[in-house]
Amino acid sequence: MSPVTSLVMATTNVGKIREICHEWQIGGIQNIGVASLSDYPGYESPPEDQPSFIGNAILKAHAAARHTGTFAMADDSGLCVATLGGAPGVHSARYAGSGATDDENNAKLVTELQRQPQSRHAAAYVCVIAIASPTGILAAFTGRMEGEILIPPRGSGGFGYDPYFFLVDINCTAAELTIEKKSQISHRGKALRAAITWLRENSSRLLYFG
Ligand code: ITT
Repeated sequence: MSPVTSLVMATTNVGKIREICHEWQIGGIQNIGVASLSDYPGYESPPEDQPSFIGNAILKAHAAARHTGTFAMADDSGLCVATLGGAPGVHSARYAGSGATDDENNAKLVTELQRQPQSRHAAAYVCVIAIASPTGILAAFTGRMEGEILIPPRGSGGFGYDPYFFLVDINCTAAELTIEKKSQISHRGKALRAAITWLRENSSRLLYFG
């Protein structure tokens, strides 16, 4: 039986990795080492075929924990736009098709919104962080950030849909925020802080049969 001493971040998205590492540096747990999927060659991400963020987060965390034989943490997240019935939602990474770039997904978002009669588009970013051991899922946490879609876009920071995601209260897009500020208020920052708090409280008592 082994306690948690290392945690694999089960994502290949460099924008997410940057934000997760930033949050871990601020609030992470000293006696848990963080590894990346690139430390475990041969890993193939499972198809993200679940209809919910939590379903896909669980799928990714469990697949990575099984492959690596250690604890894993996965992020499933996306943009939900009210006038598009919640799309792109769980399809955010592949909105313009499998392997689409951020620019292609953003272009598709603009095209879809230009078809709508409304000029304002309420939106939210949603994130679910799931933690798994090789034998099963342990916990999941969610975070949300509300905004609107801004066309034309602004800013060059962040990743994905950030230049189009306008934060009304602070009058800027997510791509105009520093990583520190985005982390404080974002869907991912909120879910990660909940996950880290849970790990801090429980990691010394968690065991798995490996
Ligand atoms: P992994 O599965 O390897 O983690 P992925 O990019 O496929 O990477 P998701 O299926 O969770 O991950 O899709 C997340 C997508 O949602 C991401 O590619 C962006 O298009 C969008 N997204 C999520 N969080 C975002 C953020 O903070 N800023 C901008 N776009 C974001």
